[in-house]
Amino acid sequence: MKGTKLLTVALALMTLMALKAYIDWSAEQPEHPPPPELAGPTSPLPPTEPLGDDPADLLLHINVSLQRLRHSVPEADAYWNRQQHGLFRALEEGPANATWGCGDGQAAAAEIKDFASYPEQHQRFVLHAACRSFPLLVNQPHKCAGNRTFLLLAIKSVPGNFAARQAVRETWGREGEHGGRPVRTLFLLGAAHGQHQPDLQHLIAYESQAFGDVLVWDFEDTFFNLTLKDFLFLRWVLAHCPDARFVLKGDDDVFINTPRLLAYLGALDDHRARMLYTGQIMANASPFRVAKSKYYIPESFYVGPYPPYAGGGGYIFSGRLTQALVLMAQHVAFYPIDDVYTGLCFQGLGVQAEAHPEFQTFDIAEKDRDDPCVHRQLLLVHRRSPQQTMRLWRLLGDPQLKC
Ligand SMILES: *[C@@H]1O[C@H](CO)[C@@H](O)[C@H](O)[C@H]1NC(C)=O
Ligand SMILES: *[C@@H]1O[C@H](CO)[C@@H](O)[C@H](O)[C@H]1NC(C)=O
Ligand SMILES: *[C@@H]1O[C@H](CO)[C@@H](O)[C@H](O)[C@H]1NC(C)=O
Ligand SMILES: CC(=O)N[C@H]1CO[C@H](CO)[C@@H](O)[C@@H]1O
Repeated sequence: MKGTKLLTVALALMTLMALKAYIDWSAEQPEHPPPPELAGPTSPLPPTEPLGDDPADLLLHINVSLQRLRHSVPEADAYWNRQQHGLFRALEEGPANATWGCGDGQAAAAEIKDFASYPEQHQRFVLHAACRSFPLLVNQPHKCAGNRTFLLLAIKSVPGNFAARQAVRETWGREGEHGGRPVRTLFLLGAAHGQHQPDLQHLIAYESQAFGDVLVWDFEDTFFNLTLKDFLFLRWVLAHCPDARFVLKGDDDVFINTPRLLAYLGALDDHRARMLYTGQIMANASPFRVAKSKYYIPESFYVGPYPPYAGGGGYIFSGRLTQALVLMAQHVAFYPIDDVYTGLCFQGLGVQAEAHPEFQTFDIAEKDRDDPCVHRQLLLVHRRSPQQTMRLWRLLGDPQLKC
């Protein structure tokens, strides 16, 4: 037993060393040197801790990162807080301890005294939150073949949203080399069949053949499974698109001004391009306690503030942070609200959420919603119907457009 444990710790150390080597290596690969006149203002970012090659240093580094997170999670009696502090304590024994399996859902439920009063989706979350392995039913393993992906658009959709996906394909999500910058698009889906829904598997299989841009995992595609979807997607990026320069996670009902976005990303200086986590930032947020809210979190589940996080309607991060994110997620219990969870992981990594005023995930003034001139000055707005998206895109691309 002792020997096995030592071996696991050694393996974990080697993974961390590989990760560090990878980060250092990719840090030395500037791709598009930014034209100086376009470079945005550099915001102060915490300097990365100097890392030696000594494995003990590396262990300390992930430890330091998790200690930072540990201080921001209150030690309260709520279920998630207790579970997370258990994970922090487990880390003291070495990072290999965090393993996840589905087995103990009922035990988890038994730890919550008012579990019976939880809404159904909260109950299901607690029962299944430790399940992190689900097979891919539809994959696109060659999505990122060829030139290095500059921007990977990863769009959260659900099987039935065919029209929304088609509008994205025909407009801002069109794949290709845009000004020498390869853009690739993926739609992230859960299972297209299930007990309480029509069987859409054949339609999705057809869609995948026709467009080659859907990923389907075998889990129920519900709101509270979005953290799971995000986690599985990050692992997919590591396996199939590890050199993507930027990743945008967004909803299928956002409108993105892709040319403006590419210009913005292309103009970032190298340091910011490597440490990016930006969108509309929620600072000082805390859980909703109204039981009817989509975002309701019972007090017996979580107590404390939320970390600063980018609204899940659409945000961007540097692809090279993916591996560190997956490693961090290994030590952070799933949280029902996916963008809050992502914020927690970035907080643990010490990567600051950077506010960008041109991300409008709560939409803009009513009078401006159909105005292409307003959209020309924005990067992302939520939410637009497929028809609005088609119309806005056509107007934006019209050379006759006068603003
Ligand atoms: C991580 O930090 C905690 C608290 O400072 C400490 O007790 C523990 O030994 C550290 N673990 C490792 C592996 O360094
Ligand atoms: C790769 O990039 C080059 C230069 O931009 C371009 O000419 C070529 O068509 C691209 N290849 C593919 C497969 O997109
Ligand atoms: C997430 O998906 C799993 C697997 O399909 C399912 O058992 C679970 O109930 C889902 N969780 C929620 C909260 O919907
Ligand atoms: C998070 C985790 O898996 N923690 C475990 C670490 O190992 C101890 C002892 O084997 C368990 O009791 C913890 O549950």
